[in-house]
Amino acid sequence: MSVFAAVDLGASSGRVIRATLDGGALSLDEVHRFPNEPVSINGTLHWDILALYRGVLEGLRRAGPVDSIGIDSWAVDYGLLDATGALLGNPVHYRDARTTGVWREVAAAIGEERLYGITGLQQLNFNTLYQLSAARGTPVLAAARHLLMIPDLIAFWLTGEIGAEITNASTTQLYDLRTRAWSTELIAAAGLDPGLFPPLREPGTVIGRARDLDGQPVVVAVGSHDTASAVVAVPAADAHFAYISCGTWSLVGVELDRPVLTEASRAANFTNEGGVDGTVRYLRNVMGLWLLQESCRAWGDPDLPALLVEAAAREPFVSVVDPDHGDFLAPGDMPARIAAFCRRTGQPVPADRAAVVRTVVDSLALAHRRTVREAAALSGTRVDVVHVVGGGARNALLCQLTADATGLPVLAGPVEATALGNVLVQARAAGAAGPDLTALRALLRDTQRLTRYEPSGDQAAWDAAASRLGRPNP
Ligand code: ADP
Ligand code: LRH
Repeated sequence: MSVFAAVDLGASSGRVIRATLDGGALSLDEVHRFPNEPVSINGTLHWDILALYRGVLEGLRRAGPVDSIGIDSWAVDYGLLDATGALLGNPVHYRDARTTGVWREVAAAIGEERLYGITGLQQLNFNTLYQLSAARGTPVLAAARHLLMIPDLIAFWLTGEIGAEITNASTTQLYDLRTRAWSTELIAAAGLDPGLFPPLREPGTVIGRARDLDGQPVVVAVGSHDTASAVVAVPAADAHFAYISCGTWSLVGVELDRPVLTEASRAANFTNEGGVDGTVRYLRNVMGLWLLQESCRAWGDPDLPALLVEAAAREPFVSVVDPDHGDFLAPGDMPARIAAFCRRTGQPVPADRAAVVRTVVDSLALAHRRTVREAAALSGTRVDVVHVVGGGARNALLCQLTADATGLPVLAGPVEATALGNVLVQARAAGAAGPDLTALRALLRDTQRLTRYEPSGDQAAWDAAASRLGRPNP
């Protein structure tokens, strides 16, 4: 029997999961979950990185003896270390407003086509490149000697080893996906010190020993970008699938062998992020359940499943919003912003909480439809089924409406796909699973409970709702 610990830091919570693999039997036990609550200091939004690290240590202690540990988190954010290895300030949250407007300036100076040709990345105003550009000239950046992405920072604190795992490095917009190396060209063009960027490591390699934990278990690099780990754990039976990694964000796309770097792809703002085993995660970010999370926060966190049941009984498409609108990115009063969007676009303002929830879920289903169809068309992929993984797989209304909107069956689950992908890469490194993604996914299909949603409803009504949004929704 092998035992692994997955540290999975999501934007809404962190968790440590203990997984046991015994022959073909894989079971998960969530030993610790802790809130991830950002802190605003003098107008700058930070991650509370030490609270997260405390949660990680507590979880690893509760997990007890393990064969290895893997760490993943959200992408793009980083900590800066000085020459002695001390952390220079709290990592800034990607939702902080300091990058507003920066991307246009920087992308124009470097050249949007050039950026896309090298990195294949979508333009998000919080890409690491733009965060570092916003920080240019600050004393902290001047003192920095190492840049560590969040999972690499946690691994450094556990092991003392410095490095950059490639799936997460691929989200920085400073990584060359053609050579699978840091882009010295872009680092120079952005006026950054190339010495900041540590040696790259592949998923499956040993980082070092966790010195302060009993037994000093090894820390193994996994797909440290949470979405990379989630895609490993998409329980697909063949190549004809799309996935939605559905949590705070909906990451909607397909898995490819090679990137799509066409002008049409760039114009549609699709990204080519690095996946485990050299795969490409060809996808686009949809703002996701963030809209629901922030609404619930504004309402004092009412019971979500009850609210979803109420919303399911409401009339569909009364009002729809574009979830990717920039107004929805920052933390704040989400129901008020949704109301303002509806007012601006001449739609009824949702009258109560269930109506807001229905608007959000209808709108996300529409965004899922648009993005699945674009991903398939731009990459030439045949899609027969949509896999929904992550916390959103528990949202039956969203899963059913995604099936209805796309006209495709939805297979929902696993909910803890990210932790499972993290564990499977560790298990393979230990020789306990594998050898390839097909085999890892077969193990999931044999061991995880999935729910199937068949498409139903009226496609013409979805077409009509799609046409009400100001952007193309094929
Ligand atoms: P992240 O990794 O980004 O923190 P998760 O994958 O944990 O996100 O998903 C969190 C989301 O899952 C929540 O925002 C919520 O919308 C959804 N969710 C969690 N539990 C339930 C539930 N019981 N019913 C419906 N949705 C749920
Ligand atoms: C999801 C995620 C996503 C990134 C965003 C910053 O947690 O990693 O893939 O775009 O966070």
